[in-house]
Amino acid sequence: MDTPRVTLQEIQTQTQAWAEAIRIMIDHQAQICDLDWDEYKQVVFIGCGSTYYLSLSAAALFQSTTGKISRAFPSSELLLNPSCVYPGRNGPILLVGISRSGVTSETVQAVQNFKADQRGTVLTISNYESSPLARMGVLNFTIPSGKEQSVAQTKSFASMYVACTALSAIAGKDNAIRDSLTNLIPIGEHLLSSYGEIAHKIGQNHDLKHFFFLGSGIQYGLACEASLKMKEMSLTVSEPFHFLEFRHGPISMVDKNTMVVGLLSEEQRQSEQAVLFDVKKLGGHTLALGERNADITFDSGLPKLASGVLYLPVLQLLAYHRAVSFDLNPDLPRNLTAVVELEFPDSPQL
Ligand code: F1P
Repeated sequence: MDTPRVTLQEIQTQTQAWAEAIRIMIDHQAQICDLDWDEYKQVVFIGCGSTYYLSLSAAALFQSTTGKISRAFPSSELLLNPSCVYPGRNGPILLVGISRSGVTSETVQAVQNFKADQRGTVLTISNYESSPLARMGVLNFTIPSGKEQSVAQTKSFASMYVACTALSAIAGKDNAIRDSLTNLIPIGEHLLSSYGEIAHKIGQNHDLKHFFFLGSGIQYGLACEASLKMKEMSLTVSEPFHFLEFRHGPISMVDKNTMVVGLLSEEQRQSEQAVLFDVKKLGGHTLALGERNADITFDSGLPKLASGVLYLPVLQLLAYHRAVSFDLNPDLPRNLTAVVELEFPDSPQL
């Protein structure tokens, strides 16, 4: 029997935080639409760790729904290598700072510098309403029910991801996506109740020594996050790749002790599934997630840009069960604190 941990409870109750995220974003619809969208030359999403991976998916989503150039960076890159982020002074940028805690110093400092340099407009997304970051934007979206006791992000990440999905739908004036979001809640609950056993079984399989998570497009950031969960909670060697990149080197690693998890899309399913077939031919194990015809099926009928969060719950459970099966405490990953706070002298020494 697994020892119940707070992480498990947070994973299992996450759909309440998804619902709150949807409500909060819809409540702010008018203010979001009032932003001067034509003015921004590009949109930049930033965060650290999980929230950087969230930024990767959010930027892909935002660009797909709005057509605006959207990029993602780790917050520290805005401090250490601003010239790689900002392409000269060619117009205002919309910066979206994402952080569960709203305290992470790299993110807070990057937003501070952005404002001091008058580079454009700031929006923030976090789970703590009285945090420093949650006061720094022209609009600050906080989702309090995404707060967590665990160090590793699960429901917080999912809540902020849903907020980014709603932001993209509203900014892109895509009412089909916006109106479909509440349907995510029962589907998420169904995934948690139907596929916990598979996650448990794979999590307990100690013959699996290393994990890969494959995702392309919007799914790439989610694959990175799933891989990070595996590392943080279960101290397993785990890497994310874009699907077709896997054949360009990483496939050399495949053997009978390898698990390759595929976050399949509907549009590119054939090319993506072909990579999983190659893995199987080499004796590796695979687990496919997708809308239909997969080991974990969503059967959501939702627009593809709305359904990204559905990849998360079962993969979070997988990391949780693997941690517990190794007698590790998933609530308190080794060497990790919930927030990284650094001192910044004149020039950052990170
Ligand atoms: C970012 C973060 C987490 C990570 C760890 C350290 O925090 O890197 O992703 O799991 O807890 O901090 P935040 O800025 O999103 O609060």
